[in-house]
Amino acid sequence: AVIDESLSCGSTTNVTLCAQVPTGLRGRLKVDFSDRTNDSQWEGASALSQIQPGGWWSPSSCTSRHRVAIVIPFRDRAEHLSLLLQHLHPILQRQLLDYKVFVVEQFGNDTFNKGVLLNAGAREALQDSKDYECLVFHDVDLIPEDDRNLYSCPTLPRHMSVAVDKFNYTLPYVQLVGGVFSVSVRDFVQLNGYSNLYWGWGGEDDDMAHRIKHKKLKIVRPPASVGRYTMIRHAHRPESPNNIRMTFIRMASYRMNRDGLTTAKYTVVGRYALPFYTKVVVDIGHNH
Ligand code: NGS
Repeated sequence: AVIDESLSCGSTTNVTLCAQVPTGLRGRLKVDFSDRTNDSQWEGASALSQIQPGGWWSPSSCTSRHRVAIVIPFRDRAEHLSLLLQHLHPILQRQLLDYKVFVVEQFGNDTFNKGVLLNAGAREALQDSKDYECLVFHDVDLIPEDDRNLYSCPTLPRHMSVAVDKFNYTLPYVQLVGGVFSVSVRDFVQLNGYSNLYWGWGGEDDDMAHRIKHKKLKIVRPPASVGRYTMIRHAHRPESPNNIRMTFIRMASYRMNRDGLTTAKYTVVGRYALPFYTKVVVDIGHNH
């Protein structure tokens, strides 16, 4: 017999699907650079107070249409992370998403590798009991400026950070999928995730664009009027660029089945259910 889980959970479970287009959206938002995470008078305080330990939330009045894992690669950007989360959580809740935030932190001080961190974050999210349908890979320094930019699960890979203030709110080039990028789990598995070879700044996202093209998927985008972000200015030393990245990018589609989600090497050093997010610290080794 088919058991309807939503009914077997008892009377508290609401089976009505949430509205396709959420009604409580506000549109263009002000980016607030002061830390509001402990400010109970702030208008977003009630959204923050509803987050479950480990950084998840789902609507209580309806069943969300989208189960979304947000994956944020991270090291040494604590102020950026709290600014991002204070903006993002209220938006995701207004969008009526069933979501959880995973912050994947690279352990140690060796060269950063965003591709490995994103693959590790995806694998951690996929092990979660919630059975996420899509992943949003989110740079820690990009603050959304408009809640009509939906973090819902896309049918095609969706590049969301179309218009960033740093680039005068225009897309620098059409293959760009860096910044904020949303993809269904089905497509991400088919693409074999990100390459693990890009140690240092740049290129892993352009490699992803090649994978998408090779699998004949299309990149979709929201209009530039809503896909708007403020990039937080870096007070820290930037990651140094990877000098051989152009060579790797040229070979992207040849390598994709052997280098990606399935072959990412890392060990989990710690997993912490913090008030606003789940932190997964991973040791990814170093570039040899
Ligand atoms: C390109 C990089 C991308 C990067 C993009 C935007 O040049 O990885 O700039 O960077 N590609 C290569 O280096 C091959 S941004 O200014 O937003 O940090 O995402």
